[in-house]
Amino acid sequence: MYFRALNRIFTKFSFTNKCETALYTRSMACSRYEYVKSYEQDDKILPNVWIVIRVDGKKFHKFANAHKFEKPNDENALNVMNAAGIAVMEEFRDIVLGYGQSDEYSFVFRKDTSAFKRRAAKLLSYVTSMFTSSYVLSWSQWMQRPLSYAPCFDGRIVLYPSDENLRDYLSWRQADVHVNNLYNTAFWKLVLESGLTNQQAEERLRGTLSSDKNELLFQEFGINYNTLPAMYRKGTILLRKRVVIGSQDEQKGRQAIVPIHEDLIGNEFWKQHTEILGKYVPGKYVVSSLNRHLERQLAKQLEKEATIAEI
Ligand code: DGT
Ligand code: MG
Ligand code: MG
Repeated sequence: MYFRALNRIFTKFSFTNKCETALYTRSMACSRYEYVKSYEQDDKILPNVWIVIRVDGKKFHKFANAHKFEKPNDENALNVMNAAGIAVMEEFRDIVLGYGQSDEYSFVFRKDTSAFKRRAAKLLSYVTSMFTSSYVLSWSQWMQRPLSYAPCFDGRIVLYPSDENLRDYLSWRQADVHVNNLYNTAFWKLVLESGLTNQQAEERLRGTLSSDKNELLFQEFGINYNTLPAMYRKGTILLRKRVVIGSQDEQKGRQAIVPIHEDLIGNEFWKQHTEILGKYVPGKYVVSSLNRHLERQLAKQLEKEATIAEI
């Protein structure tokens, strides 16, 4: 009791002093309520750690059904996700890599970023809301039907102290897309083409290994899983690159955020894109032929010359 009274006097006293000083130095509004600001917690992230922010769609099984997404992969819907990911990386220059699959996107900030003074809540809420608003803005560029309700995304921050931890995190997400996509591809073939009910397809696949599902796809549907679009099998990696198109003079390459669909679990990826873990200088990306999706994702960025020059 006695302690609480003392504490109240102390809080009031220090507040009065602070407020009076503020009144002399700048014309800020002070009120007796201002002490509540001291209740806000410091959420500054530790120095020298990889900051990963992952956003994930809320109840996207329902959202995908409501908007008639193709099963198991809707190319255009995945491109809306990629366009939103690109928009986030255009806004937050300290993100060195984005990785998207299904209804989720992960963003990796440079270890030494000082963006928003490394304040966790600011970083997380800006990235999540930027991703969501960009998803909505990009929708009509890829989808035929209109949005029937507002999508929303959750967001989380995870910190990884070592390069190995970061690589394992990204490998985990890419292994996840492989397992899910192989299962879903076989499942929907059985349902949509062989006429099995969902339950029958589930029973048919229960306990099967990857090799069994590969064999089933090949024997029953003539599908070589490894030839399906890489975006479905590997997800999408977004990297900042100096883009050189065709035989264009290399010096004329302009920086853009490029979607690629490579294996990132093996060492080859990290040898090829050394800028991610090393001192960050965007690598070169030579596009020999623009496929229609890459062209659309890049064209929008390359149009915005002024923005790109600043990256
Ligand atoms: P959550 O995240 O707990 O709120 O719940 P969901 O339903 O978002 O579950 P999650 O995130 O584990 O799984 C993603 C769902 O999104 C999954 O049910 C399939 C759906 N989805 C994502 N991309 C596609 C697509 O391209 N086509 C179809 N048909 N569905 C997709
Ligand atoms: Mg989800
Ligand atoms: Mg998900």
